[in-house]
Amino acid sequence: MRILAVPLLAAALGVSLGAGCGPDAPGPSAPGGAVDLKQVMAQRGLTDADVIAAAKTYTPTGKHDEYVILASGGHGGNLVAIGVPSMRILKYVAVFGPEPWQGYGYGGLGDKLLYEDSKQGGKQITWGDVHHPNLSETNGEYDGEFIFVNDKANARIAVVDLKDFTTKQIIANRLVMSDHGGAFVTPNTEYVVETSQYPAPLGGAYAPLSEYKDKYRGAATFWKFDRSRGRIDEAASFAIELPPYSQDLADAGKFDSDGWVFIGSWNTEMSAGTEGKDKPPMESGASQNDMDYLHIIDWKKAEQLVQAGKTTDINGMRVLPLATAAAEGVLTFVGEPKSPHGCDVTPDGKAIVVGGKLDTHATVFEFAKVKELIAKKDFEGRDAYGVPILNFQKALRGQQEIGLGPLHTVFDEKGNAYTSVFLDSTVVKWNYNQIGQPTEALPVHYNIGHITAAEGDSASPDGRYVVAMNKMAQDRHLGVGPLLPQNFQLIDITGPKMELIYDLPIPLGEPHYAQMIKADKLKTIQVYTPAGTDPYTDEVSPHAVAAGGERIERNGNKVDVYMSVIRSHFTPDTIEVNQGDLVTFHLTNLEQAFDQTHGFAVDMYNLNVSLEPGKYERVSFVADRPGVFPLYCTEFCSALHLEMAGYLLVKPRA
Ligand code: K7E
Ligand code: CUA
Repeated sequence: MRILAVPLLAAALGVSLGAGCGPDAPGPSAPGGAVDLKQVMAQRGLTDADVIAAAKTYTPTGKHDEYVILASGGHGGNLVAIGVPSMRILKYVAVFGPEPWQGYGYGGLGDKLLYEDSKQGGKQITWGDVHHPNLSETNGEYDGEFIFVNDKANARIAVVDLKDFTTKQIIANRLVMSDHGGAFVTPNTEYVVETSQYPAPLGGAYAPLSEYKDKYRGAATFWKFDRSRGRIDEAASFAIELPPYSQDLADAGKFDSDGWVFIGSWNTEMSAGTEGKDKPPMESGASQNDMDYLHIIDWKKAEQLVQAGKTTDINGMRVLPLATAAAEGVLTFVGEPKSPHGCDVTPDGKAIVVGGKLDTHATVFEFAKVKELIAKKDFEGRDAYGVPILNFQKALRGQQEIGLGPLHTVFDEKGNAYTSVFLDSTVVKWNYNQIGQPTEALPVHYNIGHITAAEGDSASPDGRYVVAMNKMAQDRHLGVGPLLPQNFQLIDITGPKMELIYDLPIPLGEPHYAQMIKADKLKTIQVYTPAGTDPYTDEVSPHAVAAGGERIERNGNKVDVYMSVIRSHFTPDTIEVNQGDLVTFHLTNLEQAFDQTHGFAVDMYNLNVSLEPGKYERVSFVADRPGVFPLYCTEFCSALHLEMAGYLLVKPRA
């Protein structure tokens, strides 16, 4: 029922049509007159279908969305929270790069994560390439507590706490030089899985490309998540050494396939590009074989072998050697066709769907068959590293004809799969229990990469909505120069046919993946309680102050300023130090009122933190530049916000 007669539509929308609104009636020229839907439609050139789409997404002021998308910000290094169905952007969450509004990277507590914990090989890295945010799960369901993100460029994983939408931990992987198959979680978030992408000698060693087959490796790292602390426990984590096949997307099994992880790969040719010689470039070198290998990992068995001490130590990480993994049944392969991409376990855990960048099918493996073949050691052969290989046909449920370049697949509650098709620029709907049935293709704009569905990776997807995450926007939005935003398109999947209802330009890096969670599962806090809470320890900081406890302590050239912050003053507001002093501001926002955020900036010193109600922050710096530096509150917090200011006076050395 796409086209409604206007009066009927107006009635359906509860809008009264004014008199004299025939098809040729002129549009209203002055706003604020009687609402006349038909005139507005004529004036704006909207069809009935447009108005229905608008009504499906429009969310009046004060009304909240039903779902929240948490999307990767790509090489923006952050995370984007978006309400659905309105597609309003709620927040950018700083993860791998500095972000001034959140006071992340400008002298505050978050600097430790950003500038110290996330160093790789001693190098400070202040950007990341976020690909696959994954929500924490309990029994295969999103629980709304945490989200994990990977940094493809620098092999790091971050933990974002969804109670305050703040990055709480960054872990640098000391084994691999890039990652891609991350961050995927097992059904009870026992582990956060991170697999490497471009092979390199493990641990950051040097080896020439001529030693690629012998020395270059991939790895799957299983980061142990300690839910009670809300942090990854590095010491309890382990990795599995993998052949140098450019591991790709991954997913964890659930139900029948719980205890298993599946990882795609795309370079069994082991192409390292031209190698500066006359070898083919990687794009063709890595596209010679008809099949690459889906990696099938029994992580519970791997866990036992790790506990039995069958590991070697590389940079402090316990690594299960490839030969052991191959011999002990931890690692098994099955062929996957034509430059595989995407690796998605169905909600019932019974099948694994993979795409192929140069294929026209979605390939569906039957986990029961995979498991039986492995149990019977029914192998077709072994690869050069001794890893057993299953027969493709024997492991297959079937192959669904999809279109050119199927990538990623998400699911609804009715057994439908929705596959993103890059080359065709479509979303294709099909049924993973009825392979071979007719499909439905919806054009999207353009070159869709990932796709996300409401609760779509959980054990019980909601249906309702799918979002196409398109790599290219081209003509969809106003021009902003040659660098265009990406284009997210919201699709209503409740009806018999998919319906495109909203376009959202995403103006930052290239978002790869996203997950969509029911909004009421997110239990965010409004204030940090009690006042003085350090968001990184969830405890009141020993350096927080209550009203009356403010003071300045001097110890040689160390100056500690214990400052309270409340509408509309800093106490103390005048701080006099000597050039060269090591100054620490301990800032306590004493407010417990919702949305009473202050900021604290010291001019000319590159210092800026955010002080949400009840938060403790700490800013340390060397007062190396003499002079007079205003300090002020950066959030318009009250009528006398401009007056919320003071001075840092740095006396020159005699
Ligand atoms: Cu962009 Cu998941 Cu990194 Cu496919 S990957 S699109
Ligand atoms: Cu506090 Cu403005």
